[in-house]
Amino acid sequence: MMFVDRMSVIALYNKIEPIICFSKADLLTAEEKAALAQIYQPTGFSTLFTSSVNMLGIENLKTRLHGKISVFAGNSGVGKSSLVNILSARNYSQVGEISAKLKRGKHTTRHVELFTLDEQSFIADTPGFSALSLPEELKREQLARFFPDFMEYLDECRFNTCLHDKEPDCAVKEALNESKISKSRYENYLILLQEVIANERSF
Ligand SMILES: Nc1nc2c(ncn2[C@@H]2O[C@H](COP(=O)(O)OP(=O)(O)OP(=O)(O)O)[C@@H](O)[C@H]2O)c(=O)[nH]1
Ligand SMILES: [Zn+2]
Repeated sequence: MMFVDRMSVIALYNKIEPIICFSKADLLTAEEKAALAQIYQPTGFSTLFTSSVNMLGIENLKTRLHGKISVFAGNSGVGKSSLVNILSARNYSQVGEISAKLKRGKHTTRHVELFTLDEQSFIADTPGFSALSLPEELKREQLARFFPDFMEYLDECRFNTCLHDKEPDCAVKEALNESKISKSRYENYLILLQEVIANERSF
């Protein structure tokens, strides 16, 4: 879920509301869905499961996108174009070409297209990407603020400069130990923290 955890930081930093859409849900068991939902439950992010094959969750997604301009972000091949195609009821010819192009290691979607969902709702399909960098201005002590599931613990750490890594009496780590924060969220936070620190050094 590294893509989601990175992307939600970038979205929140830019004051964009993240909605987590687990696509291809027809391939997931009920247990797998429950496990995914559980990881993100403490974040308060909206999560939904969709399938372009059996149409699960499509109406729900439509409702979530109504009255907004939305951007679909996700790794190449997760099914963004298929969703946009269904939602906008337009022919999106690139979808059919995906497998052949993937074999050659190329991305299918190379430019951003804006689709009309209804008169008040628009969706953009972004180019397929795997690496997206965090905002350059983001400082190490700010990162945790873009993890809403950490938020209520941040003021309770012993040190107000706590990075929630190796520091003693860290309320975030206590919350992790009590399973109030998901392990995968915390682990990805630490990875992103190292990235922020490395970025700071390069300026
Ligand atoms: N099982 C299943 N397969 C799907 C679903 N949606 C899309 N696919 C398949 O997944 C592949 C990729 O779908 P796309 O919609 O092109 O994915 P994308 O995210 O737009 O890919 P890029 O354009 O490379 O960014 C295609 O072979 C689709 O047929 C789904 O809901 N369930
Ligand atoms: Zn801490």
